[in-house]
This record gives sequence, structure tokens and C-alpha cells, in this order.
Amino acid sequence: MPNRRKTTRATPTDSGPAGSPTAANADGISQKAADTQALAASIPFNTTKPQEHGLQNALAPGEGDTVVAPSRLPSGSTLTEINGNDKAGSVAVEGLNASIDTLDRVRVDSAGRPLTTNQGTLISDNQNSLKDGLRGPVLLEDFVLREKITHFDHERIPERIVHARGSAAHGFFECYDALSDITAAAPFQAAGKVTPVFVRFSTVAGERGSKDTARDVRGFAVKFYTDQGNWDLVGNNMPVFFIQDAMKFPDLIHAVKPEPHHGMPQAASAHDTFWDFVSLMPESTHMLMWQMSDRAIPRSYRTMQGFGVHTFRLVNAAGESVFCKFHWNPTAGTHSLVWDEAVKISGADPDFHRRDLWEAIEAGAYPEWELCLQVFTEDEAERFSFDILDATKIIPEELVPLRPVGRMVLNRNPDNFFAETEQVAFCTSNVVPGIDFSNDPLLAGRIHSYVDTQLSRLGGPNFHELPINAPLAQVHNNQRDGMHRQAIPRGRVAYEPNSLGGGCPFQAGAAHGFVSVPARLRAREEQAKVRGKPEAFADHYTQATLFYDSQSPAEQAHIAAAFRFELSKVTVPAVRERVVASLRNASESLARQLATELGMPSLPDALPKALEQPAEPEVRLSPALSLLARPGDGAVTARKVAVLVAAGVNWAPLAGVRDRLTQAGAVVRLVAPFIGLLRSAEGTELDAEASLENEPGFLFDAIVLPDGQDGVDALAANAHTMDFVRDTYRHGKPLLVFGAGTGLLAAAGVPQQPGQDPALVIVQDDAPGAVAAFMQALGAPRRFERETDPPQV
Ligand code: HDE
Repeated sequence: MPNRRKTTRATPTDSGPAGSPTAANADGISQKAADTQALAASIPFNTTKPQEHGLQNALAPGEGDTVVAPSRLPSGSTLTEINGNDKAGSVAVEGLNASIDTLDRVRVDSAGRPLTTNQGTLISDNQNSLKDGLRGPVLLEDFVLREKITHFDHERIPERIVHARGSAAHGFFECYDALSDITAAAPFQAAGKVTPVFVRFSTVAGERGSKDTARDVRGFAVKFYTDQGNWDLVGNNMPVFFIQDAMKFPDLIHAVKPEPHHGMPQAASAHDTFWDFVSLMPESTHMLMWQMSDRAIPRSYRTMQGFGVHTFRLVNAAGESVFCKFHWNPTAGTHSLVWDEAVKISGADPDFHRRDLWEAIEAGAYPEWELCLQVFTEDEAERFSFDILDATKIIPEELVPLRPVGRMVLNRNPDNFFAETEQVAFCTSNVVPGIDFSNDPLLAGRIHSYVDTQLSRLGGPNFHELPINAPLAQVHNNQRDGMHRQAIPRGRVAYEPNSLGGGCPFQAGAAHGFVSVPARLRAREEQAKVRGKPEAFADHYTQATLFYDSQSPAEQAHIAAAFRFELSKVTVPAVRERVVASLRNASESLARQLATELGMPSLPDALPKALEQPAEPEVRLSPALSLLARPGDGAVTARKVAVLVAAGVNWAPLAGVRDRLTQAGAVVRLVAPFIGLLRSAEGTELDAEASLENEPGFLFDAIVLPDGQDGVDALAANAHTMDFVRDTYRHGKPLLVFGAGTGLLAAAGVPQQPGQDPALVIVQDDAPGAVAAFMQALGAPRRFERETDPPQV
């Protein structure tokens, strides 16, 4: 039985005596009144008020003033907080926000548990509604049925307005060396410091259920749960963007999303409104080059780069700041699909990237990226030929090299997609001391939009309390109430300054709190409230040319083919011609090729440039812009290999290959005409886990064709086998072919030029050597040399 406090006279809550209350009655009430009086009296005036004024104070705000209360009574809401019970619990721990904790506090495991309602009431029958007799009417009093149906009716929440389709995982960021010289940001304060992260990858245009392998930008959003608060680095897999000012974002998204009259197409930019918009926005040309490149069809989230896009600031403890750009580089290297493959995969497995990420992490093949910074000063920025506030521009690595500062590893899949991946809210405004914004006008709009959009998507201002969004750093402020509020603040103080809470929570001051870099505005004569862009923003083509010219011949061919495909889907010739006219300012050869391949009667005149004489660029060729510049560590980790089998194949050599690949971390699947048991030529019983029809060849990174005539004949009798072989060859992927398996190559029309194609490995007498060559090709970039346009195989 809870302790019963001796009843005392109730304290009026709406008036009081003149004299200072004393703890005369030695009961809680008078003790509290006395302590509250003493506390309030100990703050005779707001000592920090003068510090709110003047530039010097503004540059280094001080810590708020607090006093230690004579007891915890004044800061408590009620004396009865001591009357604990299993639900009300006990008294809040002093200075602790107990809602801040690992996700373990909300994890649910129902093993061995009976079904209950959401109220915890055990459910006797989860099969039948309550009725007046077996054939009688269902009764409104059936709260079990009603609760179940009601909750079901409201399971869906609005999808993200962009980036609706995504997949995520948990992991950590590990800092290489302390960076306290350039930033006070928590993740970078010590060598080996580990910060938990949650990362969500996404496409942009497609709706929540759309395919993964669309041609699109990929979101690369990282939430750092630092010990100084959450930092969200909400980037993309491309370092630039279509527009330079947030004002145009709704226009851009309306143009790329399904057209409002017929709701098509889904998850694609290949349609009239998109190309109409971007062809009238020449500043989008550089980004269009990236989007038409293979970067828009990554092989996996694990093999794509990430970029913060905008110029940010790093700020050290002394308040000194430098500019920086963020880069994520995958250890596995940058690898992409080819278009024909991406289209086919969309049909066979719309979850291709989600499955790849999930299976890699489940297999312990934890994806890893290196975080690199481009750090430069304001003076250096002034001297660049482009404006660092322009999100359509990169800083070539040849101009400002990348500085590796740490690695990120994703090693835990979510327990629940909705609770974690769907409810996670990334907000570019979530920064920590040591990270600050630049005046990039695109970033400015994002600082507003991300928080704003969560209000409708996640039901109000308390989305930060959703466990996946909650920080690991303690949260103490005077924000109160709002939909679905979780925290139960102790005390009656919800304002600052205050004396009745001893001045708490108090402002942290410049020493610990987030202080915006006192970025010096331009000279007075340059200041004016304006709606406009700096001149340098008008250079719409120089970096589009840099990107295109820096691509390998195969990548350039892919860009041209992508423009051709996209524009061939545009139904208005004038829009196509406008695009080609604009591209003439970036690459004359590309524009001419497109005019021809789109059957244009003539080559459109080049579009007039907004800036005829742009500044001379520092860099005209940047090899780092080619995907081939980062082939990765050559490992075959999580690479998927299909070993084609059928009754009568020679299993022994295949078993050897399977074991070597598996040891190296590749994923090997036995693929047969049908799943299930079959017997090899040696009489070994094999169990095929996939079939030629349920896992088509283009879902794999390479294939192995067996020896054993009976088996080869069985495979040859199934046209799926030909598709398997043809697609693998056409998509530039490795093939390892044993003995009679060469017959399948011939049947599929695959040319066999011994020694010409290191990724087409036909086993002669040195099987181990052949397997090694095959594995090397598996870890390497695709064999684009095979490509012809149109494809011959
Ligand atoms: Fe976004 N963006 N964006 N964006 N964005 C959203 O926020 C927005 C931009 C990016 O996995 C939305 O939570 C504006 C650039 C990612 O949950 C929304 C502008 C870059 C994600 C939004 C941009 C991005 C979003 C929709 C121009 C690369 C998914 C749902 C001013 C640096 C985050 C949401 C996740 C999501 C607004 C431009 C990346 C509407 C206004 C540039 C990765 O707030």
C-alpha cells in the first residue's frame, strides 16, 4: 500500500500571504512554499539581461544564470510525485530526460505472449466478431473487433513528397583522427571515436511502392546520433542539383512527378513536363549530365557515392570557420547497372536495391564508405571561377583534394520497416556545434522544408520523439504539448528566464551551445533586399562540359543513349529540340549525335547563353568524375553469381568454384530449369534454390556455365538459358564456362574471341587460373568494350 502522506492544510493555488512562508509545519506543502520562496528570492533580477545587447555579446552569448534550489520541491509539479506505483513510476531523476535511450526501450518481442488489445487486455478469441447469436448481428460493443479494425484503417501515413521510396540500415561512423583544429563537431573530436548512425537511401521521383532501379537521383541521408545532438547530412548520390534556389523546387518536382492529368509516368523523368521544365532551366544542364550518366542506375546502394551537395561550414571551438563539402566513397567502389539491365530488373525485382542491402547486411557483408571532406577558406572560395553557393557546381578534386576523415559501416538491418525506415525524419536543419550553413539559397529552403513536411507526414511537431528520430544527447527545453507528446516534463516552469525553476533549463552559451558563424556580410553598398542570383550563377554550361568530357568513352555513350531514350519518350518535338539546342552549349558532339538519333530534320541552333563569357575554369578534365576512377578494392563481397545446373552436369568443378567464391564473400546460387533436387553426372544430389524463370540472369553479377553434355543439353533446351547467357554478356558481366558449356555460348550467339575478353573465361586446362581470372573480373568494372549500339547479342 503506497505511503499515505499525513493530510495537511491545502495550499491555495490562487493567492498567498505577504510574509515569506516558512517550513514551520514541517510538512511538504510549507516546506515547498518556503523553498520556492527562497529560490525565487535568490534571483533578485535577471543578471544576464545586459549580455543580450551589443555585437560582442551577440558573437559570444554567455551561459544562462542558475541557482541551486534548497531542495527539489520547488521544481516539482506536485508533492505527490513521491506516491509511486507501477504506472506512475517514481520521481523524475534530477536533470535527466528519461525518454532519451537506445531503441531497446521500445523494442517488442512477443515470443510466448498471448494476444492483447492495445490496452493490454488479453484477447480470448481472435477469430470471431461478437454477435447476438451465431447468425445474429455483430454487436457495437465488440471493442476487440473495433479496435483491431480501427487501427488497421489508419495504418497508412502520407508518403514523403519526394524520396518516398527508400531503404535504410543502422551502423556507425568511426573517426580516423581528431579534427578539432577545424571543427568542434562531436563525431570528429577523437581518433577512433564511434558515433551511431541511421542511413536511408532512396529514389526521388517514384512513389512509395515504386521500383528501385529507376533512372533517378538517389537520396543518401545520414543521421548521426552524436553526443551533442543529431546531425543529419541529407545528401544525394550526385554532388550537384537541378536548381540553384529553393523557390524552384516545387516547380521541379511537379514537372518530374507523374503528370497531374493522367498520373503517368511512375518513377521516371522520361516525359514531357520534366523535359519542358529543365530545357527552360539551363542551370540544370550539369545535373542532367549526371542524371543521364550511369550514376542514376547504381548497381547497389553499397556501390554508390554520397554527397552533401551544398557548401557547409566547419567551425572550431575558437569560432574559426572554413568551408567544406562532404563526400562518401564506397569501399566496394562505384559500380552501376546498364540501362537494358535496369529496365529488366525493374520488372523481375522492383525491390532490387532494397533486397541487395538487406541480404548483404544479413550475410555480414557490411557495406562501408569513407567520409571525405573538401576543405577551403573563404579567401580561396573568392578566387574560384565558380560560386560555392551555387548547388549546380562542384569543386573539382583537382582543385581541392578530398581529405579522408573517417569510415561509416552499416551493420544492422531495421527490426521494423515502418517504425524505423518510414518514420525516420531527416532535416537539414539538424546540425550540431561545429557544423554550420553557407548562404546557399537552395540549402536555405531545405532548412525550412524538411521540418515543415514532417508536420503533415508524422502528425505534428513531436516527430523528434519517435524513437528512431530521438537523439542520444539529452533534450531539455521549454517546448510543450503538441500531438502525441511523449515526454512528461516535471515542474511548472516552461519559460526562460525563470526563478521558480532555478533558471533551468538555462541557455548553454557560446562555450557549449550552437553559435552561428558570424559570417561577415558584404560591404554595405552591396547590401540590399533583392530577389536575384549572383552573376557567376549564370554560367550554366562550363561544368556540364567538364563532367561530360571527363567521362570514359563507354560512359559518354551511355549518357548519349540515356538522353536519346528519355527524349524519345517526349511527345512534343519542340521540347526535344530545345534540349538539344541547350546541349550544344555543353557538348557539340553529343548534341549532334542526339539530333541525328532523334531523327531531327535539322540541328537546332544553340540556345543563347545567359553568360557569354564565363570565367576560365581551373579544371577542364577531372578523371575523378568517371565511375571508373573508383573501382574499389576489387573484392567480390556480396556479388551474386549464378551457377547454372541441370541433371547431368559435371558437379565437381562447379563445387570448387562455389566454395572459392563463397570463401571470398560472394553469394552463389544454383540455378536450374526448376528449383529443387537433381542429380549430377557424378550422381551427386544437388538442390537448386533458384530457377531460370524466378531469378533471371540479369539479377546476377556473373554466371558459371557447366560441363557435362546431358546437363548442357537440358539447359540448351530451355530458352531462358539463352536469355541468361545473352543478358550476362550484353551487360558486360563475367562468364566462367566449363567444357560443353561453350555450346551454350554459341547457342546464345556470344562471340568467343579467346584472350580478347578477360571477363569471358573459358576453362581450358588451368581451371584454378581460370577461376582466379573470373573472380578478378567479378570484382572489376563491367566489360563495356563488348557494347555495340544497337546491341548485337
Ligand atoms: Fe530534399 N526533400 N529537398 N533534397 N531530400 C525531402 O523531406 C527539399 C534536395 C533529399 O530519406 C523531403 O522528409 C527542398 C537536395 C533526401 O527521408 C522534403 C529542396 C538534396 C531526402 C525535401 C530539396 C535533397 C529528401 C521530402 C530544394 C540533396 C529523403 C520528405 C530546396 C542534397 C530523406 C522529407 C529521407 C527529402 C525538400 C533539394 C536530398 C520535401 C525544398 C539538393 C535524401 O522536405
